[in-house]
Amino acid sequence: MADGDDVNGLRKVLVTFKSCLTDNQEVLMDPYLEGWKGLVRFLNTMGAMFSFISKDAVAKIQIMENFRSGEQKENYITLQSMVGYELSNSLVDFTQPYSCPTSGCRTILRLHRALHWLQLFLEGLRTSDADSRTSVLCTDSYNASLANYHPWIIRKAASMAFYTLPTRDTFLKNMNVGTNEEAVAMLGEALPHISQVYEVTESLYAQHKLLDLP
Ligand code: 1PZ
Repeated sequence: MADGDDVNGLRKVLVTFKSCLTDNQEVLMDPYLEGWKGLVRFLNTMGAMFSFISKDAVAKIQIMENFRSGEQKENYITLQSMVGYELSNSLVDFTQPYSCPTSGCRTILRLHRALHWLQLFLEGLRTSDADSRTSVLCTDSYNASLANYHPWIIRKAASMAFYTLPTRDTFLKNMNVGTNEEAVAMLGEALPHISQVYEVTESLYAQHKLLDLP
């Protein structure tokens, strides 16, 4: 299969996150959203149990794409410019959600937290034994990250979906990266880029006290 046809291949998706970071450590919005769209495409191959998750991710990507095509698009070129613009124009709700229109800052924060889950999960997958259970890896990484921000009902629905995940072997094959060994090697190369994007975003949000936005 030609590389361009490989719509579900995870290598290209993960490499997209590499292109997010500029030389002066800013995070470019467009490749960030492109990376997310690729993750959603991959998630959609996991079956209907995951559609409530991908719908939420799609809705958040859409919010950000609207900013990127709207009147203020220049202010949303990087996460740094978005934070500067929204804060200096009082566009961010710090206490009550939805008292002003949904901000880019709170929307990206949700994706950012999910990126932490992804990092933990893929790292778990990469370093686990051949007979490890993906549902266990997924539950552990979810409980260590995103679950802390989700109400009971979502945690319940998520953990039910995790039970339907394919085996580690099938999961690695579904990544369309070649043999399992090649898929694991690709994760080893790609994950540092994801964690770099995660760390830069985390310190940006920490610096502006945005990590708890409702
Ligand atoms: C391959 C296995 C996939 C497992 C995915 C693990 C993530 C479980 C997330 C469950 C989220 C369920 C639906 C919506 C939740 C929203 O309430 C929250 C908070 O948003 P708010 O309500 O404040 O607007 N949304 C999120 O936390 C963002 C979740 C995005 C998840 C994207 C997962 C991408 C997976 C890629 C897999 C390769």
